[in-house]
Order: sequence, then structure tokens, then C-alpha cells
Amino acid sequence: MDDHRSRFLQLALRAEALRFGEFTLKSGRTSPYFFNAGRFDSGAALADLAGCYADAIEQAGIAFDVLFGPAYKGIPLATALACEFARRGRDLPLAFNRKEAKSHGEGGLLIGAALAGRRVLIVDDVITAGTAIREALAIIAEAGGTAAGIVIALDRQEAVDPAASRRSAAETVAIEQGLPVVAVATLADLLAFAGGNEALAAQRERLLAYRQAYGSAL
Ligand code: OMP
Repeated sequence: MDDHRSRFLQLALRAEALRFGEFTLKSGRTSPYFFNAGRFDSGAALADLAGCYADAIEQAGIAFDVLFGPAYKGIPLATALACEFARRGRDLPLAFNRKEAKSHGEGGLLIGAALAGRRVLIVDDVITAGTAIREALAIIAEAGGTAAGIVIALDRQEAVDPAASRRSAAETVAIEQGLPVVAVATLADLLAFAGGNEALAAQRERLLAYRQAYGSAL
């Protein structure tokens, strides 16, 4: 497994951003695990996480001009990533949105660098059904930007309608939009990681059963 993948999974477990139990997802599914990026709640934790994102992006070789963090969870992620790229010698423009338009002050829905005419990399937390990512793509198109790719911490590798197709939401977005969708880690990585970790053996069985029900064909 790539170093940034196992590093990320270790960080997520330590921060309790990755938890096991019974969780209801936005899609209504009951999941035996949940990734909460909000638990990366200190400067050091975010800096370490941003290092994992930056490694994944560099490995994928995506060409882009500006980072975009969709509200809310994407905002600190894209911001930490911009700081990480600056530390690596690349000062990138950064933008994000607010969920409710403001009619006073600077107004509008977008904050930060302009997206128009630029290749935009979306930085978000997790992809399940792809709804959040499609919303971000619409915001970029509306602002006159061109999406260059999507980077997320975790690809849950779920099929939207497993009875019809076992293609994952991330693959569907990638094909439909003709864009790279890069995950720091995937459910497959989590399963591999759990396979080598005695403390996670029981969780692994539940993850496998969940993947059997909802997962994409790997
Ligand atoms: P989709 O919009 O279905 O792709 O789901 C992504 C969103 O679901 C994330 O932006 C979160 O709001 C939420 N989510 C998590 O944060 N972590 C998970 O492990 C699973 C979900 C989810 O509800 O599917």
C-alpha cells in the first residue's frame, strides 16, 4: 500500500475521524463505519492530513490552477492543502463557497480566488453517492471555471444502485465528467489495512458484509 494511504488511515484512526459502529448515511444506508473529517481538529492534525492529500495529488499528476473547498468540510481541507503546497514551494490560489448567499459586503456565494477561466481542483472529504461532488461541479461551472479533478480523503466505493450496476459513484462521476477522481484511501485500502491489524479483525468482517451489499465491483 502507498505510504500516504496507510499514513492517512493511521491518522484517521488516531484522531477518531474513522469510527466503527452503526451510522446512518446521507443516502439512508446503515453503515458499520463512518469518516468524520471534522475530527481533524487541530493544526498539526490538519497539516498531517494535508500532506497525505498532497502526496496523492502529486502521484496522480493532475494539472490544475486553483484549489476549491466546498462548504463546509472542504474549506479547512482545501486551506490546509494550500498551505502544504506553499510549504512544498507552490503557492496556489484558493477559493471556497458559502452555503447561504450574502447580499451585503462583498456579497455572492464564492470567497477567495477567482475560478473563471481556471482549472479547478475540488478538495472534499468523502464520496458515497456523489451528490456533494456534483453540487461542487455545478458551482464551478456557474463561476466559469473548468473542473480539473476531484480529490477526497476517502472513497467509500459504493454503488448507487447495486441491483442495476456495481460501478462506484466515484467511477461514475469520473466517466460522466471525464475527470480524475483521486482518493487518498479507499474502502479497499481500509480492508487491506484492517487485515494486518488484529484490533480491527472484527470490524473487517462487518466491512466486508457491507461491501457485499453496497460496494462497487473491484
Ligand atoms: P455523497 O454526497 O453521497 O457522496 O456523500 C458525501 C457526504 O456524506 C460527505 O460530504 C458527508 O457529508 C457525508 N458522509 C461522511 O462525512 N462520512 C461518511 O463516511 C459517509 C457520509 C455519508 O453520509 O455518506
